[in-house]
Amino acid sequence: KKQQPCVIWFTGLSGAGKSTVANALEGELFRKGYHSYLLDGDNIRFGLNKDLGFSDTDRVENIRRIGEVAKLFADAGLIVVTAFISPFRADRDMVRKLLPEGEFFEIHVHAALDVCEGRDPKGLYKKARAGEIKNFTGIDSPYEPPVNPELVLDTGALSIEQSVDKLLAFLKEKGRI
Ligand code: GGZ
Repeated sequence: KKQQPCVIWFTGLSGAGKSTVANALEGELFRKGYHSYLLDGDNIRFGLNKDLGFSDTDRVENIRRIGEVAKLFADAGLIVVTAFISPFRADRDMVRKLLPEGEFFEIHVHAALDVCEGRDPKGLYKKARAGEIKNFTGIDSPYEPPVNPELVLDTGALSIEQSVDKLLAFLKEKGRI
């Protein structure tokens, strides 16, 4: 099966479910025989971007590099899935402009801050509240929600499977799969 290249750009707070949904989507695309690649903290922040932290300038550079890498993978014909907070609107818009028209899909993986904080899978919110982590998104660093995202996934209401189904239907509708 042949996919049409594109970048599925997840954005949202820590704990909103970006990595979980992105992994499930990538797995499902693979199972269906499409070629895709997932960019996330595990393969980017520990490799290419290991020199970057969480200051505003480092986050801007983080997203800029990820945008360029996503563009290369899309050039190679893949469906690229990215899972980063990407808190700044201007940076997401910059990546959109980097890509051919209609190949960038901004997906807001949405859960309210108190829901994310309640999940706190890595205990990071607790540390941020205690002042042990500085510049934590949603606590003492801003998150700018998308204005016109292609899709919003409310992970407080949807199961992982439901979110993946929505994404697959969306990709079909857009002629990418
Ligand atoms: C936000 C932080 C921070 C700070 C460490 N603020 O939930 P996680 O743990 O697994 O995912 C978060 C990840 C965010 O990295 P991104 O590359 O997605 O961020 S950005 O797009 O803003 O550049 C979180 C962990 O790193 N983490 N410190 N201060 N998240």
